[in-house]
Amino acid sequence: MRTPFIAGNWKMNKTLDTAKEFMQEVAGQLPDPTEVETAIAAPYLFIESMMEVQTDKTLKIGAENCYFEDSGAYTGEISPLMLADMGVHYTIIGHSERRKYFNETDDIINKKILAVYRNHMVPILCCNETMGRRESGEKIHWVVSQVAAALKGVSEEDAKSVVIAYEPSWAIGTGDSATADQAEEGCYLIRQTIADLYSDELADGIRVLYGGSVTPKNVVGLMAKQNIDGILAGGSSLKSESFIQLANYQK
Ligand code: G2H
Repeated sequence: MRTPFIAGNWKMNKTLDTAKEFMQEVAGQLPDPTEVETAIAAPYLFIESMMEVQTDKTLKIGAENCYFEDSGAYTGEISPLMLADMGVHYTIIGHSERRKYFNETDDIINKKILAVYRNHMVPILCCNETMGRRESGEKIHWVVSQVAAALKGVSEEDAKSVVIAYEPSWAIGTGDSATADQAEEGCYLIRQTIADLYSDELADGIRVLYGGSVTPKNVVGLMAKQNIDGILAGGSSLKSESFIQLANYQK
């Protein structure tokens, strides 16, 4: 039984005041975490304050990225050790914007995944697919190779907790979501990859999310699919009203 997971990715948005306001607005409005788990991946600077103003622990506050070393002369970076020390549980790794604008390779993403587990946190690993690759039929190889490369050297024990998000590049921030069938196809492929890398049992237990222009309108159709266990929402997670609607998609 996989607990549905509705996660937000704020990217480089909001101010400290609006981040804290969001926490106040969602208080008491989100589902019981045993029924639907919720999380927001926030800019590093806001994480501590968001945790401080939180009146209950329903919403998990996570990070959008981290470096792969625990400490050292890496000016401007934030380490997984620092995040774990602040009580962070989830961090997104390998978002397509990191791959595209910050040249993150499969090798860097693999190092980050290993660093997250070394610090007893859980990665939300993102893998993407471009329209060109989809149309050329290359998508299968692409998604499989991203997942396999990211999880290289990850033990079975650690892999049990991994959350993987399927995010087609052409659906990110465009308002043009994948259809529920396209999203299901991508999420199924990811689960099969995990079965091949580990086991059917492990693949059955992990959560696979869909991300890319999810809104309160299309969330229900997406969540009805067998292999879609949750959502990674960007734009729709910024306003408390729409995030609350996403989280309560069952109502
Ligand atoms: C995809 C998604 C969040 P949006 O990046 O991860 O963003 O929902 O705005 O397409």
